[in-house]
Amino acid sequence: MEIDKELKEKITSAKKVAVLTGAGVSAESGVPTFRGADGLWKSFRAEELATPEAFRRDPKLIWEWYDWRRSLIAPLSPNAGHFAIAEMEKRFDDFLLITQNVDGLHEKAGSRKLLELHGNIWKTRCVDEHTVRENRQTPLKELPPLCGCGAILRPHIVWFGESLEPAVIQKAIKTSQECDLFIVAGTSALVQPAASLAGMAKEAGAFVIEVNIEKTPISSIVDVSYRGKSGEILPQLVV
Ligand code: BV8
Repeated sequence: MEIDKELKEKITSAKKVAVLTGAGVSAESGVPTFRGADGLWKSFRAEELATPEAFRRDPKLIWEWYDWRRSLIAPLSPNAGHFAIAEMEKRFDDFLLITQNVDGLHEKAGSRKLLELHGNIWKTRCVDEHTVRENRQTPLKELPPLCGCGAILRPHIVWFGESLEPAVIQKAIKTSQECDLFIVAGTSALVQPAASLAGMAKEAGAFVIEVNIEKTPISSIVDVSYRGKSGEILPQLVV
């Protein structure tokens, strides 16, 4: 894929850069996507497991699913796409990475200016005290894990039907509307409100680049939609 001179100019002249990622950016590291052919554990659809109702009904089953995902993700490494985004953070003074991913691979690749829209699979939250703690134990010794106060812990993750943290989504929207370059990679652009960020950036005048192996609902509204693997294309956008 050739990055033409005009696009290089667009990228190097950008003053405020935002990047939005989805599960596709972690696919080349071996993390299963949600809606891809590999799917996720058992025949359940993620939308049926990742809900507060499912957790209330059967916290042990939901923790089995997360414990399995944590054990799968723990040994995996970031790929060239993650490292390219971490490099972009160094190139632009005004930069923010907004991710839907909960796997922690962006941080492992060195990204620090990072907004996790949907939480983090390596954090737990007490259902009573709401205290958030890091927990990297794989496998977990007890399912569901318990807080010192005796209440059960839940994954510190935003489930379907739950609102994102207001401060987090407000910062993501503000950044999308103020940036002049918006790169969206590896997302099916189906899950709201993340799926609206690229359109907000475009409407506010940003130059929007999409990177995906398939066409998505936002492919028709972006300025350039590259069809290919994020691990191969994102490094070429670090000019
Ligand atoms: C909320 C945590 C207010 C779980 C996740 C408005 C309209 C319609 C629906 C709604 C709406 N507002 C709210 C909703 C409901 C819902 C929603 O959007 N449902 C969808 C399914 C229609 N949204 C919510 O509930 C959100 N809350 O809005 O609160 C509210 C409250 C109550 C009632 C209404 C509103 C909360 C959403 C957060 C859900 N939690 N994850 C967990 O991870 O365990 S979302 C989940 O999907 C993951 O976080 C994931 O990141 C996210 C998005 O998926 P993708 O990242 O895009 O991954 P996917 O597999 O889909 O696609 C991968 C892509 O990569 C593909 O395009 C593929 O082609 C590409 N790819 C693959 N390999 C590569 C690649 N690309 C490049 N290179 C490769 N190598």
